[in-house]
This record gives sequence, C-alpha cells and structure tokens, in this order.
Amino acid sequence: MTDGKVTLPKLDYGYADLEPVLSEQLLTLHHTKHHQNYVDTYNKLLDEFTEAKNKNDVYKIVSLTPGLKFNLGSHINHSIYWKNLCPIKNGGGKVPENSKLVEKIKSQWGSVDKFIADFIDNIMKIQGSGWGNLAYNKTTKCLEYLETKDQDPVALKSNYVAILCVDGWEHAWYVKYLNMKKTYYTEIWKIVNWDDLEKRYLEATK
Ligand code: MN3
Repeated sequence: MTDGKVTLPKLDYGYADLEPVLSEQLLTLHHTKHHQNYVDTYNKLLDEFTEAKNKNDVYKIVSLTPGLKFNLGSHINHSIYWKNLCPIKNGGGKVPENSKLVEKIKSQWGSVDKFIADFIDNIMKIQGSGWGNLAYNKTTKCLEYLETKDQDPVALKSNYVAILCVDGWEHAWYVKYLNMKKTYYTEIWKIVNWDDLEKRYLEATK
C-alpha cells in the first residue's frame, strides 16, 4: 500500500491444517487476534505519526517511535513465521534432498539433527518474550542462530537476513502446550516449510 499501512496476510493453509502441532484454536487466536492486533495498532499509530509530522510536533513523533517499531516489527516477524510453516500433508517438516540451505547447515553443524538440537537449546534460553531465528550473516557468509528481543525483527541488523523465525512468545504455544514450552520448540520442526527456508536462503546468498 502506498500509504504505508499494513494488512493481515492470509495464511496459505487452513486453521486446522497445522494440527496436531498447532491446534486450530491456537492458530486462529494467534492469527486473527494477536497478529491482527499488531496490524491495527501499527496502522493507528501511523495515522498519529502522520498527524504529528504535519504539525511538526517533534515530541509526539519521538513518543510514537517505539510503538511503531514494536508493532511493525511484530507484523514483519509473524508474516515470515506463517510462511515458514506448512501442513504435514503438504510436505511440512520434510527436509529436502537437493538443497543449498541443507548443504550449508550440514557444513556448519554436521547434520540437520544437530542443527535442530542446537536451535532448540538456544531458543530455550529466551528470557521473557522474543523470537528465535535462523539468520544468514552476509558479512561472514554463514548461518547463525540469532535471538531477537520482544518483537525486534532480524532486519534491524543490517547485514542479517531472516531464514526462519520461530515465535517464542507465550501466546504462540501456551493454548496447546501449557507449561511444556520445549515440546512446542521440538514439535514445530514437523511443520517447518523447508521450501520456503530454501527460497529465503537463495535470495540472501544472491
Ligand atoms: Mn506471535
């Protein structure tokens, strides 16, 4: 959109299609309530920002900035997260045989299983709310696990590109997993859309 507003993206699958990893109730709430709320809040703040800018109200502008960053960051992160996932019946979780990304993972971690175990260890270390990401570092030309706090997107770091963003906020898992956060972080790999990850990796390494 030309006015800078954002809209809630449609999912490529139905709300029940990520079962049993993410329940229909959990996915519905996460997409139609949580993500929608970030979108609505950002658009509202953007109107206030435009008004403040037109009035040259610098104090108002600076006070709106953290909210704009938080809500737009969240929209960016969730938009990647939904694309990073795929129903099991459509190939979710299936590690491709011919894949540059998988080759790179194997060269850095030894095997996909070791990479996943390492990712789970790392994402379990998030204190409070944040995201666990697999990112490509354009300077070192290597993949890295990268934790981002609250709703910070990977893109805030200029030389990093997001390949996989896993939502570590409680709302992403609590409805189904209750206190068993590690089970969510383990199960999620059954619905990872490796084709989407590959696309992002090829784009990042161009
Ligand atoms: Mn979320």
